[in-house]
Order: sequence, then structure tokens, then C-alpha cells
Amino acid sequence: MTADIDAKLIEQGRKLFAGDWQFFWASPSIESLPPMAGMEVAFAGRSNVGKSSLINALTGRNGLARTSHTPGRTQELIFFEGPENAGFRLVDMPGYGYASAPKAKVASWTALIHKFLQGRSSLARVYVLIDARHGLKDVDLDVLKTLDKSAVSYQLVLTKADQVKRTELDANIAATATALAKHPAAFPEVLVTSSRTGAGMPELRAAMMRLLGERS
Ligand SMILES: Nc1nc2c(ncn2[C@@H]2O[C@H](COP(=O)(O)OP(=O)(O)OP(=O)(O)O)[C@@H](O)[C@H]2O)c(=O)[nH]1
Ligand SMILES: [Mg+2]
Repeated sequence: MTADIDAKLIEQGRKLFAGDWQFFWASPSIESLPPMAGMEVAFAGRSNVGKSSLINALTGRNGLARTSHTPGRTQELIFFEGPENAGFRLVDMPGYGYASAPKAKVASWTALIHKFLQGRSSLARVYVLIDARHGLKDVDLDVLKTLDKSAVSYQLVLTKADQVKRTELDANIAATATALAKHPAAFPEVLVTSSRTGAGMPELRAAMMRLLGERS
């Protein structure tokens, strides 16, 4: 990939994500998903890792996806649609691994997440978000296993990079990359982001533009 192409994708990403993104659909169950169409990119991760905040940072719209200090905010699969004719949707997912929520709720969210990640041909990419302070946990590894079995490409994204010192961040990037060696279906490269500072957003948008180009 030459620097020229990267710059072009970054500019294309900036433009598309500066467009009008809208709420499109909310699915509390696998039976109520919208018809498959276009290209979907989903954001998965532990509760409170920053999935909804990342969607807001990507689209530059603070209140598009609902965020909260307390875990368990997003309780359905929430679909957002990009600007007209782009054929592109972002999917905000409920978080997994939320220990204090009622057991039945956690079980139903977890089942919904795993089912969605397994069987949807319009799902082109899953970004699995990992808190830069905490690294990969067992519940994350369960999700990676599900993704390994499905045909969807996925990549890990460290979130809240603004909360850790550079040395700690580098150590967590290295540890995450090492763990990824056991998951050949995953992108070997780990993206580093902060929704608060905007770090990593141009690169993440560009990665989705590349994908959109490959699919169309
Ligand atoms: N410092 C910092 N805080 C962040 C960042 N991203 C998210 N947060 C905070 O983390 C908390 C959770 O963010 P959400 O975006 O609601 O997390 P979520 O993964 O959607 O959570 P659930 O929907 O409950 O699974 C909020 O208080 C956010 O303000 C970040 O990049 N930096
Ligand atoms: Mg959320």
C-alpha cells in the first residue's frame, strides 16, 4: 500500500463519515434483524469498552449512539445507515461480560452477539474492541473463537488509548498482537484508538473505505 493510496482512502473516509449518518434499526433478537443489504461493519466488545462512543467519534455525531458511564447501556443490535447510496451500515452491539447484570439478560445478549457474528453475509468486518488498560480477557477470547468459525474478517481495536501511558500502551499492543498469533483469521495488526482525542479515527475510516472498495 503506497502512501498515496492511503491518503486517498483517508480523504474518502473523512468525506463519507462527515455525511449524514442516521439511526436505522434496532434488533432485540436475531429474529428481528433488518433484511441483509449492502455492507455492514459491527463493533463488538466487553460492556463499557467504548463501542457506542467509537461510532459517535467515527461519524462526528456525539449523540448518534447512546453511551453511558455504567455498563449495559446498549441492549440491542443498533444499526446506523450511512449517507444516501453508500450502502453502508454500522452496527453497535450490546456488550458482553457484564458481571453485575441479571444473569438471564447477560445470557440473552451473549447469545444474540454470537448468533449475529456467525451467520450474516452482509457482515463484512467485525471490529472487536479491547480496553487499552485491560487487554484481552477470557470473554473476548470466546468471541474470537466464534469469529474464527465464521467467514467474517475481524480486527482488534484498542480503545481509550488516552487513559494509558505510552509504555503501558506499547506493552498492551504487544501482548494483544502475541495473543492474536493463535487466531490466523484475524488481522495481525492491532488498531489503537481514542474516541476522546480522535486518535486512530482517520485510519479506521480508511480501513472501512478500503473494504467498501473491495466489496463493490
Ligand atoms: N477516556 C476515554 N473514555 C472513553 C473513550 N471511549 C469511551 N469512553 C467512556 O467509556 C464509557 C463507556 O462508553 P460507551 O461508548 O457507552 O461503551 P459501550 O462499549 O458502548 O458500552 P455498553 O453499551 O454498555 O456495552 C463512557 O463513560 C465513555 O465516555 C475513550 O476513548 N477515552
Ligand atoms: Mg454501547
